Amino acid sequence: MILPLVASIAVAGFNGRIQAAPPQAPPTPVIPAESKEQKDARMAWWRKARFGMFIHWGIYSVPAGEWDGKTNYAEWIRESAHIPVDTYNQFQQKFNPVKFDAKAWAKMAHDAGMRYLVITSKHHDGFNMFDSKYTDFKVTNTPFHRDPIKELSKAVRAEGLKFCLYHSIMDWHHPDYLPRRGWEVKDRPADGADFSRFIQYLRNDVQQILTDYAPLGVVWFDGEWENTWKEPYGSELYALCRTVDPHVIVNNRVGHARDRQLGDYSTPEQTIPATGLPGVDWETCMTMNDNWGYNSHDHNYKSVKVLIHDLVDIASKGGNLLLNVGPTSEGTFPPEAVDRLNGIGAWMKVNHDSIYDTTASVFPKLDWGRCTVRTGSKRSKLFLHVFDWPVDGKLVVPGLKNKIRGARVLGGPNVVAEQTGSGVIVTVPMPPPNEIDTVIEVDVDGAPNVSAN
Ligand code: JFZ
Repeated sequence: MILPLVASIAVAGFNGRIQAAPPQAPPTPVIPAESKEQKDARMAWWRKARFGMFIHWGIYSVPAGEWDGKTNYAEWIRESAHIPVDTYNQFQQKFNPVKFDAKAWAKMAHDAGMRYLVITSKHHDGFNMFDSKYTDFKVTNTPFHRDPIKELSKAVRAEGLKFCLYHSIMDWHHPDYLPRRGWEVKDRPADGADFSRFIQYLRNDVQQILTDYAPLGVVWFDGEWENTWKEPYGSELYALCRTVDPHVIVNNRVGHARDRQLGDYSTPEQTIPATGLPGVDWETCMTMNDNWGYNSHDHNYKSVKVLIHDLVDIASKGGNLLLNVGPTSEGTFPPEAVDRLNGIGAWMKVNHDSIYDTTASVFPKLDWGRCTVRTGSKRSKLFLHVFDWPVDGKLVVPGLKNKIRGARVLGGPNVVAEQTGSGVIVTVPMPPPNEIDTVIEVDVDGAPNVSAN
């Protein structure tokens, strides 16, 4: 346990009276040594999970994307709309999400098939959505008074999901954070700002979320790209996390410029790497519409079909999907988000075995869909995700050489899979059981064996 800087050690003075020694700077945390096996054990739950919920929630949900007649803002509204900090801080006293129901949120994540949930404890605006000991700019100092992060942590764990927190390094509120926003320097000069004092505030806040809201599955850092955040700050912050909780996973946005050498996995944003990131743990984070934070005018939601295809595409490339919801200032999920979660959940209820605890496809490319795999010591399962159903009822699986043990439609009938020597032909029912993605599980002997030609 590393004591926050404010802690000090009282020692007996020469005359025997107790005197407070000056605050001792805590030792610089060192990244704990870890073998490959130990890291594999730490990452195991995350690699099996494949699917999580991202939540961007803060006082920016009060303006809901609208300012000065424009309606295209969201969580960046203070920066993008050039709102002076004192004006922005007024949203704190307007934040009262009376409809917030942690159990309902956790159930929606669970029923959608998500296995972890990452919510913003602090975004770039600097507002703490938890009961921080180190600032008054926090949710318990609003008309709401409650700590939604604490309530959600309990509800999420009760649903069997891992509870995780997003924490921004960049901070547009703390007086010691540098640089100031360019447009506000004149009215909010940096005189007296001490970045090292900000770093200690950040470390104290991070230590608190790892302690008072333990156990966290992941600390999802962000806002690491500005030139003030340079090494060794990232390494020390990573080391702090792993020292306070050796089991915690930390993403790659802890080090300046998302150095993949720092942090435990890569975080492509709003994009799916064409061939995945071989040999690297990675997670695509993605919005359902066009914004992370709530925008009351943004109804441009992806369809359930597109979202399921994205999930499957990502899993077929060996990655995780972190799918975002931006709740309203009342504490509710937008109705379109609820609809999409329900649609994904209905598909996952039948097909979750083709997502959880699977690895990347063994085929270079499949014209009709995707493949996910679970390799066993003696037998393996190939999950064939058929987006485009064969009109003649014959699904051709090119190059698969394994002896076939059996095949079935997930949630449906057994089917015949014939080994032709140059591949496998599966005779499938007509019409497809699921128009979006019908999954055929093919059980084979040994590890998957696919020839290039
Ligand atoms: C960051 C945040 O700024 C955003 O609000 C959201 O939280 C997202 C998940 O993460 O988005 C970024 C950050 C950096 C870049 C682009 C988007 N960048 O450096 O291009």
